[in-house]
Amino acid sequence: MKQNSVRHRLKEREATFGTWLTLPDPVAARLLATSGFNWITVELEHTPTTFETAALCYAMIAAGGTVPLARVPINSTENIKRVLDTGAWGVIVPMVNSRTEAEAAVAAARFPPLGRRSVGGQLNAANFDTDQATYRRRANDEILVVLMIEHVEGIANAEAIISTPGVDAVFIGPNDLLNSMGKMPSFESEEPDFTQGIAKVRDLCRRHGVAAGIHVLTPEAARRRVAEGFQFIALGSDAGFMLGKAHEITQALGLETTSGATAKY
Ligand code: 3PY
Ligand code: MG
Repeated sequence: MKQNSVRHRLKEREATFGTWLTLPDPVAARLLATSGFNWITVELEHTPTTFETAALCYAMIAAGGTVPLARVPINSTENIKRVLDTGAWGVIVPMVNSRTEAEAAVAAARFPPLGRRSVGGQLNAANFDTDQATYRRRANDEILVVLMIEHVEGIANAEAIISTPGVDAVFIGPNDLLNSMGKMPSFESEEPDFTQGIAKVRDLCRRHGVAAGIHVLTPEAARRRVAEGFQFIALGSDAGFMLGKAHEITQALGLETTSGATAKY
């Protein structure tokens, strides 16, 4: 069975870098998997991507030698079960605000005795190049469980969430966190509640042996977050890279941008 290098590197306290696949396209997944990122997250929360398309993307990413992760639309047993059973090597669960929600996410992602994940599916074992029995035996050691703190409520309950057994990493969503503070969404802010909230999560993660993560837009921001102690760093997205470069070119040519889409993320 293949090993989940990202989970193992996080346990060794190393930093890992990934990006977001927002285009519902296995071809984009295969191409992005050649770019050198340690992991790629198939985004099901804010995109048209279906479970079926996502399954093709996990296969393409794994075939490209990169770790395929999935961000589910919402914290539910059904979502977590289906992305893992169709071949994701880990799950990113958005908007976890309490210990109860954290425990529910872990229970859905871990087989007994650590959780209540049910057995089934073929693509899960296939993507790890193994058989069902080996997958069932080893999955709890290879599947990466990442919970998102991205709301003031999650910041208030950070210790209860981070200390939940079975959690590998806690990932901050800066846009939703600012949104929950009544501020404009952004990847960076000097807002004291925001910077203190981020520092609180990072410090608690360190204390509880959990990797801290955050989404950024630039390599400079990624390096700064690593220097601060973050290990699970997401950089932009496929659509952001594409639009960013396209806008750079059209602007250099003096062309007018007609698209309403931003190059951000
Ligand atoms: C956010 O910034 O809210 C995110 O979810 C980033 O992934
Ligand atoms: Mg978010």
